Amino acid sequence: MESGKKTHDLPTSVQLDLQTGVFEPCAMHVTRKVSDLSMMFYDTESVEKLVKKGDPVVYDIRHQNFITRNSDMALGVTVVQPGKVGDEYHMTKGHFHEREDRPEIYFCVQGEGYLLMETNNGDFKVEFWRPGTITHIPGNYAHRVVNTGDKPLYFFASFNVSAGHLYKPVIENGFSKIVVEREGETVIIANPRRK
Ligand code: PAN
Ligand code: ZN
Repeated sequence: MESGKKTHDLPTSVQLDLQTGVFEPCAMHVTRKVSDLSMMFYDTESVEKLVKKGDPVVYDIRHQNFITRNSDMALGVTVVQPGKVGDEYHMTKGHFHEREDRPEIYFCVQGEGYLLMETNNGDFKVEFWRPGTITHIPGNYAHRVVNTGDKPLYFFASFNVSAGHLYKPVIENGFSKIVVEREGETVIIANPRRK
């Protein structure tokens, strides 16, 4: 997720629109649609149907790096749209950091859902998220955000660019649990892809 080689040795600000989660100036904006997460949702038939029906947006990410001569802080704001693929709620891809000594702070600004976290030894943790929930994610936990509400969920992230993003283990195995709607209830169940 490299962006912006320019150094920021002097203090720098961006301005966040608290309603929408859009901030400016912003060096990098990426939109992820259902097709970009085709390896993530367990119900591959529903993925195919949705992609044919217009490939809806699942989330937008805006990143800004603040590279100085001796530091590499970054901020990211992610807006996850409400919706489901089959019965599985919209979510971020999720990733490990390449470096275990690079943790991250996530701050839920709007919406509600869950933050799923898991180590490569299978230690699984989940936090219920509502506006104002701030979570410290240790550097060895993969992290994924799930929007279970009927409005956009957006969160602020602060991390070091040198953390690196490792998607492969999540693409191959998923998280051990997924968040779905069953009989009108939101439930966290074992990931059927792992059986
Ligand atoms: C976040 C994420 C962002 C998008 O900034 O990169 O929410 O999620 P995925 O990267 O899993 O698609 C972060 O955790 N940075 O380290
Ligand atoms: Zn991260």
